Amino acid sequence: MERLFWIDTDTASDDAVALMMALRSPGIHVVGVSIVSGNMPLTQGTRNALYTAELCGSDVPVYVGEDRPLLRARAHAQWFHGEDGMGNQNYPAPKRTPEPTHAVDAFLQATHDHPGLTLVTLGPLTNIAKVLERDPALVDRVGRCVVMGGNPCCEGNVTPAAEYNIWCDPEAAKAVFGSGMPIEMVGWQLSTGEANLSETDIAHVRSIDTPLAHFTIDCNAHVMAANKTQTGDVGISLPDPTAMAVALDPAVAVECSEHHVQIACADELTRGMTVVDRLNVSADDRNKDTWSDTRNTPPCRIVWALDIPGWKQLLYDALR
Ligand SMILES: [Ca+2]
Repeated sequence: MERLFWIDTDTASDDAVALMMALRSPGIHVVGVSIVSGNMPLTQGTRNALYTAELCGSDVPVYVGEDRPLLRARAHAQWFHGEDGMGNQNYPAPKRTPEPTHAVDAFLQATHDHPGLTLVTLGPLTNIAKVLERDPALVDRVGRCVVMGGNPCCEGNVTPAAEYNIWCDPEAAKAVFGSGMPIEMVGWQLSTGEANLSETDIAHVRSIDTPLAHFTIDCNAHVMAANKTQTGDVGISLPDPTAMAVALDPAVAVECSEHHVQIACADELTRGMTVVDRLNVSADDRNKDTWSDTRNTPPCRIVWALDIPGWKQLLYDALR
């Protein structure tokens, strides 16, 4: 049976690869794509998503969403993805334009039309927080919510405390993580080290020799350089595609456990930190005030380890 996905994205180069994996996956129907301000400004993210869909031969509807975080100033990531978010490849303008409906309205409607759909979030959670504000009962109409975001019990990629998607709009993340949505959290650290596309993996992708294979490497050229500067890793870091791999095949997440998660919003040093309650202190009444947002909601599923060859194979399969 076909599984239905909705993808929320701030489309830069790793989002593009994740979109491609979903659009090319047999058995998956992507009902809609919503764009949020994040790695890229809204217009560039929209353009990148439409271009990627076109490359995949897909006419998936693309909806434009929120153009800034709930309370914070915009903070894009051209330094990591290139000025166009696509490795400065100067891709042509897409042939299609986005749908006229706002992303928040479109996603809300999609959850009524297709209750139980899988939501995959690849950017800051602003759009999703706005939808929840409109209709908190939404949580019962989302079957899975796979979130690329956070840095459970480790350092982040934008500050020592936080990963970009959560840091960018921590208030939105707090609303989503406190909503009771069935969240599966795929942190950024899962795309580091061995999970990077190594030089051998990159050569393998090139050898597949399809337009999508070359696109995957070309649009991430800037990421490869920035990744080396940031982490010392030689290779292409692909956080969104690793999250998409978990969405496509839950068996890729080989180590998981369920915990309450709080998002730090109070100060700049810890802004956007994903505080994971591994020792279940939230159950203790002494901590009830600090954990009041989440202690009565279902816990999140935290992914701690990936089947790395498995995630890479899902990528390779999408490129043929
Ligand atoms: Ca993203």
